[in-house]
Amino acid sequence: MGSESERLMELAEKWCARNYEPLPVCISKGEGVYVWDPEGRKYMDMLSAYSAMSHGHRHPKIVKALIEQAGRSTLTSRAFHNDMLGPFLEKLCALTRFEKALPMNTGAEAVETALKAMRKWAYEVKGVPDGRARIIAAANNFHGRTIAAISMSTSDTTKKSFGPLLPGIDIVPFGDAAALEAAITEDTAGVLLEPIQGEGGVVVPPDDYLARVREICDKRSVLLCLDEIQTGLGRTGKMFCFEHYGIRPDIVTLGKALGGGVLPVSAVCANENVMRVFTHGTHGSTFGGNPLAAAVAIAAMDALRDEKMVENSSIMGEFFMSSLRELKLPGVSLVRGKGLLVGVVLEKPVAHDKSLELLDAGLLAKDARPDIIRFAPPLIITKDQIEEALGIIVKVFK
Ligand code: IF1
Repeated sequence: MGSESERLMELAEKWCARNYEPLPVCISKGEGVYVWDPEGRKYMDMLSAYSAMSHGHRHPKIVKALIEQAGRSTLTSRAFHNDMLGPFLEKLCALTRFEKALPMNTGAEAVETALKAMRKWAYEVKGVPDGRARIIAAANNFHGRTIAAISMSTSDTTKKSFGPLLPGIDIVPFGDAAALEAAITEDTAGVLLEPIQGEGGVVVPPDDYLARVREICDKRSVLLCLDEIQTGLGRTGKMFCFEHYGIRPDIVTLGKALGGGVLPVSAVCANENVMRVFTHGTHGSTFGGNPLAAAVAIAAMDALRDEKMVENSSIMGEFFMSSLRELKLPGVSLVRGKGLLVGVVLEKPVAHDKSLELLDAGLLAKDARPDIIRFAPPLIITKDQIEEALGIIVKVFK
């Protein structure tokens, strides 16, 4: 064979740490919902970089903002003000309806920031004795790869041999409000949840779960932090997934699509009662809030609104999921999700084989669990393109 794709994949395998096992495709160009390999083979991207590519590849307005900003200034550090940080955070706070935002880069850093906020709030506002603050997280969560995030993980692969891990974490089953209430003690600072579990296999909780959790947190003076790094910014058919449940968290973490598929941009948003725990010198990041990231994030938020991507996510998600159900594909036991975050549950643990077959047929998707394939296309996907994807899926499954 010896194709250019193979040469490049071998090169990466030779030099890269083995912390991933990518599907055998090498992407060298992208546009909208499509990507190409060096041989010119075209694929539909139905993973969208795990929801970071919600705007589609190389969204023209986001790329334009990137290039224009790169022509002016890219990085200042927070030792000085820059002219993009204020406009970025003003827009982000308007979008989330929170009073304050703290800019970071990756999702894992936003999660770290939220954990630090909850602990500091527990000591300085709630009055938890020093060193005793606890965080409640859900089984099968995914909040990133830092030591703090993996300390909350219940996956052996994720956490094994990385200890000693962080103390002060209580794990409860996802979707069970009574179990969560029972886990609260006077030392509990906060609850951290994904409103829909992504890596857990697109697990949608019972309809009343988050409203009950909200009530319990209020009653017991515990902060509710929702990790919307994957579900936020339109992925589930609402701007934020918590809107499906008629509640608001005390803290929300955002990332992935905030960077418009161009740069890592994350943030933690909360009201002043929580955010005031951060005072000079207590937290920071060299790159967090840099003008290039700020310009890109502004363009990403504007594009979401101007191009009605949230509405499209809702409509196309509904069409995609109902079509998948009506097709009654052999080997598929359940289709679940919200908006354009869709999990297809298989009768057998063959999700990896199926993703390879889909790849051969020209569609990129990835197994979330051995028996679950996740589809999360860009939110700009059209009805024709969903039909094209369905055609490929039918061919592979029938
Ligand atoms: C990988 C999963 C998705 C996240 C939530 C924080 C983070 C993530 C809810 C950390 C990251 C990723 C990372 C990516 C795979 C991907 C993923 F399968 F692992 F679970 F999307 F579903 N909170 N999710 O989903 O954000 O630090 O990576 O920016 O390859 O690890 P990050």
